[in-house]
Amino acid sequence: MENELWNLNNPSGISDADRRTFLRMAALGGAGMAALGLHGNLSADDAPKAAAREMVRMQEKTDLILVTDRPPQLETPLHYFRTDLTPNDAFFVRWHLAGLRTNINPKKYTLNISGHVNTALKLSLKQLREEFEPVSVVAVNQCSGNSRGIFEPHVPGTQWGNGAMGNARWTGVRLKDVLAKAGVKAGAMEVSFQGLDVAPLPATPAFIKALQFDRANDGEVMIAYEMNGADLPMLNGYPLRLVVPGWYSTYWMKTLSEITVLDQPFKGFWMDKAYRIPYNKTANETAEKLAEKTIPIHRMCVRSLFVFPETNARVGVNQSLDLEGVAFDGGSGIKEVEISSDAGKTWAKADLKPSLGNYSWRRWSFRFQSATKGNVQLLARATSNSGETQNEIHWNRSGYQRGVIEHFDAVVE
Ligand SMILES: Nc1nc2c(c(=O)[nH]1)N[C@H]1C(S)=C(S)[C@@H](COP(=O)(O)O)O[C@H]1N2
Ligand SMILES: [Mo]
Repeated sequence: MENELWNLNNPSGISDADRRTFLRMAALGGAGMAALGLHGNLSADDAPKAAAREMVRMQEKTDLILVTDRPPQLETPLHYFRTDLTPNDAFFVRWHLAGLRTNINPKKYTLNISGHVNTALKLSLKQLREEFEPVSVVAVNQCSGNSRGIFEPHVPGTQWGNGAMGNARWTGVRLKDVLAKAGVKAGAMEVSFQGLDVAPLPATPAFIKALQFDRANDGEVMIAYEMNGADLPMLNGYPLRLVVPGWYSTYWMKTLSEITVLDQPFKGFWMDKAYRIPYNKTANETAEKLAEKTIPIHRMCVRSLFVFPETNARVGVNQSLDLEGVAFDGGSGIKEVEISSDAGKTWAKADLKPSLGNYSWRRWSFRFQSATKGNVQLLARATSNSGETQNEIHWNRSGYQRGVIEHFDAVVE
């Protein structure tokens, strides 16, 4: 059945031999998380405790951290970030609506372009591959709420650790070329995007996102049909997804099927109410003094993360502890990463690995040694080519765009 929806109790008729269908997870060890409400509003008490998070294996995926099972939200364990590209089967998964498509017929699939255009188009996957120039980019796909679970003070919402992100090589066609084929009329203001997933309750607004026309048409925004040289996994949006390099992945629409050119500003819950950040230079506010004005989240802020080993690492006096991490920003590229072991009084440069492009993350490494025993806290601070750097305080009510300087605990013994 083409329109069969995600159904926890009735996975019958779905064959795991056919890659176009989607099998729900293999046996869950214990009860899954309760169904998520709109916009992932888990209460603090429902939040998965970091230490007790279950692993789960869903179709086309390896064992990932189960954050919620309906809709599927899976987090990537940190050790997968020790390579430049995150493997498709380890890539994190996030959906808002429980009504996921479980069957896709690639021969019948169409991408529809309509609205303020001269000719509405219905493009097949074959046409996309054959009639447009293929392009590739290595880019970080990071959820706006990545690391929300470690915000201080705590904020409600999906309690992600640091693994709601990944870096992949995306291949597809330029959105600009597809828009040109449809012929955009004068006065286009925005472009909206919708996938095939639906809300189980009619009261839940459809997941539709919009970009300003100039961003949509900048030649960088891409309709991707491949991820790391293979078809997208079903859970990552097979057969097509939008790629908006440098921007948070809320815009990276999966199972992309509707592109609509608008001659007026888009109105809709997921732009007007959700995914908004304080309107100031660092998107910062305090719980005591919330920002009065908010705007849609967009470009990623600079950040640097410790990846390996895990925090609370032990090392002998005068022995080496080799630390690894990743750093990225919204597209200017990483200029340097510095490490401090004295609460930020002095900083030493980490070694940066070669760059795969400004939208990719850059891996870094740092050899830590100490001549004295005791607990040491290390800090990592990245600076982008555009001069943006990180601070000790960075907070907002929704737990979006974490960019605070991260800490790592070492025990010298
Ligand atoms: N169709 C559709 N696309 C979507 C979403 C969704 O709920 N439905 N969620 C967005 C959000 S918020 C994120 S973080 C990314 C997650 O991408 P991934 O699951 O491939 O890692 O998908 C984006 N695209
Ligand atoms: Mo997200």
